[in-house]
Amino acid sequence: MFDNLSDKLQRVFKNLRGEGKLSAANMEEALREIRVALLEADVHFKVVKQFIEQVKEKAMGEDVLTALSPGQQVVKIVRDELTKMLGNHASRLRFANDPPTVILIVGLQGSGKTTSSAKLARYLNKEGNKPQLVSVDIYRPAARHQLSILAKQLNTPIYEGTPEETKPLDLARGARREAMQTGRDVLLVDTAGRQHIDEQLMQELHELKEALNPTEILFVADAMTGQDAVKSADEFHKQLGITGVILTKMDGDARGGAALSIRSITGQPLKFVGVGEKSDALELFHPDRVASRILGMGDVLSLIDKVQESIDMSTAEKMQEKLMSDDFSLEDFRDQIKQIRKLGSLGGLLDMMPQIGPLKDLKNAKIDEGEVTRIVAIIDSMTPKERRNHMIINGARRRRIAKGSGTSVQDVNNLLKQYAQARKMMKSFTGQAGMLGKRLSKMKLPGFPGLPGF
Ligand SMILES: Nc1nc2c(ncn2[C@@H]2O[C@H](COP(=O)(O)OP(=O)(O)OP(=O)(O)O)[C@@H](O)[C@H]2O)c(=O)[nH]1
Ligand SMILES: [Mg+2]
Repeated sequence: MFDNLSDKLQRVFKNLRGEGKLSAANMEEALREIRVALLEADVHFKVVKQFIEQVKEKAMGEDVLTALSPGQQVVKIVRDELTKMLGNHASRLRFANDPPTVILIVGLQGSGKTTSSAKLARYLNKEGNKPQLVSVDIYRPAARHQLSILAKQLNTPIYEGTPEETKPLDLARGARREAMQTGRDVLLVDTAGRQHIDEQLMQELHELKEALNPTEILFVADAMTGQDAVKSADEFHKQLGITGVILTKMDGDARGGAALSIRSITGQPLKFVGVGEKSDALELFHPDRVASRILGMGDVLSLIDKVQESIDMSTAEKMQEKLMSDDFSLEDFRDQIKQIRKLGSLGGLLDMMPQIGPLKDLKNAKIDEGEVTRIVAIIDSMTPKERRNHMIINGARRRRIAKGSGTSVQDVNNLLKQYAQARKMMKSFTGQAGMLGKRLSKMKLPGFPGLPGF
């Protein structure tokens, strides 16, 4: 559903990447294009305004990462702001200390409340909870029957009520009593919808809220209605106080504006999205993943984050220079290996990169922890002189090093061979690896010495 927005933003970034430095002029142009793209995706104008201001401030500010290329910097800033706009972390359901947890499902007519109640029941079952359903929609004749059918399909208990329980409040109280008696830990209350927000509906919901003390009041909105969904969510929040939103029909061709605005406008998190009519078509909403998906950069950004977390950029930069020159010593080799170990498996790293081309085969190259420890021990057992000049390491020295590191002469020989290979490989790395090499050097990643040995 974010396809259009995604295309547009990616075009902006592509252009930016072509620029050398971030200047006020090219930033301004990029921001203007981002703004238009967001507005065209039906994002609330206030949200767009705030978003652009934030991105601008960060992009022009001190906290821009100098180690990354300008295009990457802006992508990262936009990604972070987009994630923030969507609510940062996935917002999971909260549970009451004293079960049953009551979840009130509210919203306008036809938004998907009944379907979502069933979906939540399925979700909770899967999470190991014991949900019970109840429909308090006494207005539409088939409404309660609709939920009963879904409950049977899901093998989930539903409270059908007694003949005396004709009011929503009575039904809800009866359901809670039964949930307690039968040991159900979550009670899902599907309520009636109205075409518009009216006093009677709000009155009824207020009474239910008062009587049931729900832990969650989830507002169900139809993503296809765009900003109307945002407006009614906001209205419900002001009048009733909601704790989260379920946005349904995200499988349709809505532009995505509702999903992108609801959090900022209502202050309440988008908790789930409905992506189909069936009971399994419910997804927990992950702001970070959605933001990455919109930018089409998902894994590269996780990669940048990972590199930033684990690597000291200035060291990596110095290393890069050394790699390209001749004075790449055994000491550097050891430091590189330690850095790579910090980054985790090399296979995982390469997985995060798109179009890795000539380096595809390296995907299977996994770091062997034992091997890394052995290499580090061997190099640690050398004298500083040996580390700087491997040519002096003769047979006697090899035996001493092997003994000192608790390895064999064979191990020491292997290491020296790997080191020699790494030197050779690193020198021509950029050329050989083509695009990836260029990308890596732009990102100031450390090199990958000794790959053949892993
Ligand atoms: N494609 C798609 N259809 C959905 C989704 N959620 C609900 N629907 C459909 O939307 C229609 C209305 O869903 P209901 O769950 O009955 O909506 P409601 O809010 O309970 O409606 P009222 O009780 O009449 O207010 C049904 O045809 C559902 O199948 C979704 O995520 N994707
Ligand atoms: Mg319904």
